[in-house]
Amino acid sequence: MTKPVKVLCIGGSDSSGGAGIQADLKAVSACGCYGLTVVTAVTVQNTRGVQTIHPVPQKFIVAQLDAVLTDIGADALKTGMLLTAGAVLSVAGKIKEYALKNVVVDPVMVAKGGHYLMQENACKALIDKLLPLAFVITPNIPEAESLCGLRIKSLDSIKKAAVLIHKMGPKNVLIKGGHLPGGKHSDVIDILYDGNRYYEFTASRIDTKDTHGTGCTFASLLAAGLANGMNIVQAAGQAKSMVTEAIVNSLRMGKGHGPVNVFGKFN
Ligand code: PXL
Repeated sequence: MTKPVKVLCIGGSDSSGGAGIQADLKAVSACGCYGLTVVTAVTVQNTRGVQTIHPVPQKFIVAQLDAVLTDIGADALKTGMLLTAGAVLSVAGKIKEYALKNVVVDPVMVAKGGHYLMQENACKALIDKLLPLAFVITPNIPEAESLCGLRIKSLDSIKKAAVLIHKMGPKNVLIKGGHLPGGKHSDVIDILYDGNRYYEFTASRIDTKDTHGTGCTFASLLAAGLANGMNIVQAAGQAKSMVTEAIVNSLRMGKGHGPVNVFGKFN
């Protein structure tokens, strides 16, 4: 009999299967973990973007959390799309109530096409209530800018932003460098700050538009690594190399941005 390592993924459904909880399940499965899901919203989307969003009522979010946490539990938890302040507050409350560990917060704010995935008062709730409970937060550069108000144009300003965001309460801050301007052959450098020192994770930039689900996949790989007993530096290193492979193996489908693929070549 096998006792699985469990990762709870809280976020939105993506009908195109590339991002959101669909990406989360694939990523945690690729790490040998079992994925649980709490759905916060249903998005109508394809590779060309999000068309519309149907929020799940707060009491249903709470009921899903209670259903899985009273019965199954989780070795790590990853949050993605939390559309409303109610969703943020419910998740924060349950993290405390169930004393959940290895909390990975991916502060999803805007989809690639520009559709908002978080309401303004939800962003404030995230800063006030969820960030202090996070083991690690994984903003990309626009999200980091929005969180700390700093314009980020260089590795140096990423490091300054990481310090500012660390003051908001998360144990670790991991800022992803993919949005920094760079040529086709530049490196993509992610910076981890643990309140004490910086760690850099570097990979070559991959020249493709098929990067849908990159952020969700990365944060879920990170959560699975932590659930599997890795420390933050090991988990960040594994997540970086696995997400880079997933971009190398991304799938060309649809007329917009195709999804990343954590499972390597499909036969
Ligand atoms: O990549 C952020 C994201 C998260 N969650 C859902 C999404 C997206 C982007 O489109 O649709 C459900």
